Amino acid sequence: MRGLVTKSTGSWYWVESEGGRRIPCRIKGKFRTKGIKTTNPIAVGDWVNYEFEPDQDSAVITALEPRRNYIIRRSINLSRQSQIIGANLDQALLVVTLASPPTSLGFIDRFLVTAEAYDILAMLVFNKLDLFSEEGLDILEDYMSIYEGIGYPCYAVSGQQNINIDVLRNLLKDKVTLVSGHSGVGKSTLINTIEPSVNLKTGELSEWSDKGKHTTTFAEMIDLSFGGKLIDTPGIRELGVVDIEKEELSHFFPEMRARLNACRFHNCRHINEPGCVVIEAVESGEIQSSRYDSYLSIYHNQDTRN
Ligand SMILES: Nc1nc2c(ncn2[C@@H]2O[C@H](COP(=O)(O)OP(=O)(O)OP(=O)(O)O)[C@@H](O)[C@H]2O)c(=O)[nH]1
Ligand SMILES: [Mg+2]
Ligand SMILES: [Zn+2]
Repeated sequence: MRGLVTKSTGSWYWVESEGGRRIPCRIKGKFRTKGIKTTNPIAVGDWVNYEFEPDQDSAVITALEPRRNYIIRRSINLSRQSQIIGANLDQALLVVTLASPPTSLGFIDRFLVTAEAYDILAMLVFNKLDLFSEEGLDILEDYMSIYEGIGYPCYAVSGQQNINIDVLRNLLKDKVTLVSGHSGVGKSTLINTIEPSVNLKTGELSEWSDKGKHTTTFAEMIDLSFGGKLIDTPGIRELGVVDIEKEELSHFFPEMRARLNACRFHNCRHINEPGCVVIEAVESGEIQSSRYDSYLSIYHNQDTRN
């Protein structure tokens, strides 16, 4: 029998049958040791085959269907292992806040590079619009113009105050969308507003600090009543970019990708080579220096904490 993984706790997987029934499933040991270097061999969004256990309401996952795509990140503390955040995605939505808690440009860029590398359409949602000061709105405008200039759709919303949510509904309709971002940025609140029937657990303002408190602990797929699915995920603190060769990194920056053939050297690293059109574009302001800084930071494998 075939089903879709809608939630995973690490030891149990909730699999939705083709008839729409949610079945608790386990996996057999062989899945864990098959040479897969991820902490989770099966992720939300995966299609699997399963068999019921004798005389039980639970089942065992027997096979994993090939993934159309997935988003993966390096795990915290287990530098050699990585974790699949979601599979078979149409698009990924990064929820960003400029304060409470702040999301850095470096973090945004790492996320966008990861999405490019796995060929998943990414968009940015700037949340908590209701909290923005005059000055905050200026910064928001700068950030949005950086990313819209490169071609990433940007939206400013308030999940809590229900501002600009209809625009999001249109984008999400009939798509499978991964919702990601730091803890505390309001992912679950946003999903609750988009789809009021779900009622996901969200952080209490009183017990919540600038680092977030990881209210959502497991990824979970939610059905949208107007068509489509959302995957709510636990907040990520740092995002290690995996599986990208240094020589290929610039291909995952669309504004660099558009210029690459024009560098004097075909193997230009865009660091200090003469005749490098990427460096020229940074100097002339056509490529944002924050984006180039992120390029260098990822290239040199620097800390991913922010
Ligand atoms: N002012 C304001 N607060 C918001 C908004 N959206 C969420 N919050 C608050 O931010 C806090 C965190 O919200 P959550 O939805 O739990 O955040 P999350 O991103 O799901 O966090 P994790 O599950 O820990 O990853 C809560 O106190 C929310 O009430 C918003 O648009 N405006
Ligand atoms: Mg949450
Ligand atoms: Zn170059």
